[in-house]
Amino acid sequence: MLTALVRLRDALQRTTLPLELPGVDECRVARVEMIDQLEDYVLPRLVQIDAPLLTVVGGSTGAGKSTLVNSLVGTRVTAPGVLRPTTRSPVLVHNPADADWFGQDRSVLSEGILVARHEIEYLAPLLFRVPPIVVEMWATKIGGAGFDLAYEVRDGRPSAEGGEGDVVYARAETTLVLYDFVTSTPRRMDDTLRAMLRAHSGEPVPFRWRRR
Ligand SMILES: Nc1nc2c(ncn2[C@@H]2O[C@H](COP(=O)(O)OP(=O)(O)OP(=O)(O)O)[C@@H](O)[C@H]2O)c(=O)[nH]1
Ligand SMILES: [Mg+2]
Repeated sequence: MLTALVRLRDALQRTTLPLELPGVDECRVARVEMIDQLEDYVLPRLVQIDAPLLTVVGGSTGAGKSTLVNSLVGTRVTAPGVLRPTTRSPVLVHNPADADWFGQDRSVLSEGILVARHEIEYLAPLLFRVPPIVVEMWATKIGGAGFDLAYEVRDGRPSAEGGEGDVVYARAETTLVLYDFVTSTPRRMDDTLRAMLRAHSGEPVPFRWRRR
């Protein structure tokens, strides 16, 4: 199913709907929505089908979030209060049996990944600012025991909203090698990671100064 959905996502990506026919606008919107749903929800969930559901309880201070969570869990896991705000840092509540999924030990690095190469081009100055920037990432090469990851750092805000339009501040690429720290040898990529990378693969990085 994962392979079929990755193919569906690829097919949607290739379908550009260039002809101005009646109803084409809705089709274009639906196409983007389907790609987003597949990339953001369906494929990540399928890649880690056993992962517990993570629910975020959000809302303004004093809305009663802590009170509600305590009621649902049936015990006091987070302190409610009359002072605003009461909960001053995010509280993660999980079943002790799911500690492996949520615990402190969980890190990409513990699964063994080494940076073998990194290349970056700084293209425009990025000064301190409050609005967030966009960092787009995609896979450019998928090998037997590693992959290349590309990054593009962009403004992300249209000029109409006070942004600088499509300014690209930097482009970069990293070669990552899957590594087994116990045996000190490279390890082979499993099908799950391969499928996830394929779902996020794209064009080579358009570096201006390519090494000779
Ligand atoms: N009357 C009434 N009071 C409530 C209800 N739920 C919560 N409260 C009270 O509202 C106050 C704020 O509740 P909290 O659960 O601390 O609110 P919170 O959303 O966690 O707030 P922050 O942690 O500041 O973001 C407390 O004094 C609660 O006792 C409710 O359903 N009815
Ligand atoms: Mg609270």
